[in-house]
Amino acid sequence: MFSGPSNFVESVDTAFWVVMVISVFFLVVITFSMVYFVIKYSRKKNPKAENIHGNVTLEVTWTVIPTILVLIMFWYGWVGYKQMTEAPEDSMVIDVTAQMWKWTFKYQNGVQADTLYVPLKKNVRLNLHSLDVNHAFFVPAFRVKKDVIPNRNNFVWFNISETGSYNIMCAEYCGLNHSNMYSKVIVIPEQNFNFWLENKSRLKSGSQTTTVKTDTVSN
Ligand SMILES: [Cu+2]
Repeated sequence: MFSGPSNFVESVDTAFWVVMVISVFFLVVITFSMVYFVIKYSRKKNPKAENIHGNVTLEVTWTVIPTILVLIMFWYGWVGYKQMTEAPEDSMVIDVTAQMWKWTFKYQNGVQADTLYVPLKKNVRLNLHSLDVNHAFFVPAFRVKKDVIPNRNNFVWFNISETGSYNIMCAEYCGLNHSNMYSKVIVIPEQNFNFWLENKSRLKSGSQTTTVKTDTVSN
């Protein structure tokens, strides 16, 4: 029913709309009955107050129906949430470090970047760390959002089915330049990704060699 680039779009959007439709329905019903009763039982029409001693049928109804509705909302939320807490074993792991005010993405081969590149249609697990204060890793298009807290190992995972560039933001106000934590996640086919990663890695070792050479010259 819902389409989007991430494997979580369907569960998150379904939960959102279930809660939304139920809420709007009750907003309308409660507002209209409130106005109706204000008019019907106004002091002008009913000058003498009357005592009512409860109504069992009504009380059972307004306990049972909301309980069922709340359980339905819980169920949709729980199913999606559970899926998010279980990263598949074969996930590619990337270390994400948040600090005031930037993200650093570190790959298994030691490559570091400030823009996140991920392969298309692959399970990707991001291990989230913070160097200083509380941050939150948020990619709205992926329906992924998690607090990044010092001394605590949180993670998110996802599998993206459409190439493209998507926004990353910090969703926890973390100081003066909080808005500098806007970044991008770029989803590219696996072949291109591997090529990028290898190139980056080669560049990295290349620059190290240069540093060594310069050191030798200056000595
Ligand atoms: Cu932040």
